[in-house]
Amino acid sequence: AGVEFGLDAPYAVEYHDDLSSTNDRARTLAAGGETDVAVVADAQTGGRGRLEREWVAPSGGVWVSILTRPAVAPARAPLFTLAAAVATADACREAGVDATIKWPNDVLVAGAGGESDDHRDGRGGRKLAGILTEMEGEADRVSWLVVGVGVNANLDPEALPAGATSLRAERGEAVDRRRFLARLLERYAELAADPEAILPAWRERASTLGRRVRVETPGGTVVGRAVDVDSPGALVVETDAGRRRIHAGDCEHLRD
Ligand code: BT5
Repeated sequence: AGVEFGLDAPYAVEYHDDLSSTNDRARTLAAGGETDVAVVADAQTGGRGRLEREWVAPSGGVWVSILTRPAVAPARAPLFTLAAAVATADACREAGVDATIKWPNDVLVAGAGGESDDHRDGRGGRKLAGILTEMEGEADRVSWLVVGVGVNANLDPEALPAGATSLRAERGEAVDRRRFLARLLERYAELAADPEAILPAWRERASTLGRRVRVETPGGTVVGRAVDVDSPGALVVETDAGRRRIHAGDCEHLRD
């Protein structure tokens, strides 16, 4: 078990110097019947992205997984990914870095270059943070939900994959990770307690809406204009063949 983090937070915070993955630790806690815990690690050796991709997570980031048992149907669980993206973007903005959200789970630097995924023409569009949501549900109810958030806080972009950046690199000085985490957890708890507020907040911070996008989905590639996100968190894309609702996938912003 980790040591107490001494943080005034809406969750019990379990801190570790090193973990394989905070999501894995949170899942273990879930299996043990616990809830309302935030697992935090200074470094992860086996950080995971979606689809078993690797998440690079050396010491200096904010790597956290929040375990809750929200009283919602499993189909509503993607909303909590959006809530975590809003909370993360807001915490980044409060730390002085203008951040936007790319559907479904990326928090990017706003601004020139952020207009597309082409990182060569500006700092915008670089990835500051990602979210990995995992859950187990019964027919009509989530039994546990783990929302893992990885934020490149005080990291050297050289140590990160191409297209990634850190809060420190963007603002020119280190962030107070403890304060950043406290804000993120507070904001997430606020949104989780008021699910109706999640979509409006997400729409305001999203850079995906209105953009031409290419989305790689399990069922194939969809190209069109992203027009909205609907209640379970699906992206609504206007294509030549009509409207499509996309529940999962990798989204790329295209130039108009
Ligand atoms: C994500 O996946 O963006 C979800 C990342 C979630 C990480 C958190 S950290 C706390 C918790 N514990 C875990 O084990 N995971 C969660 P995805 O959209 O699939 O993006 C993964 C891709 O992002 C990789 O294939 C790399 O290209 C890139 N990547 C890897 N590490 C990165 C980093 N630190 N910063 C930016 N991009 C990175």
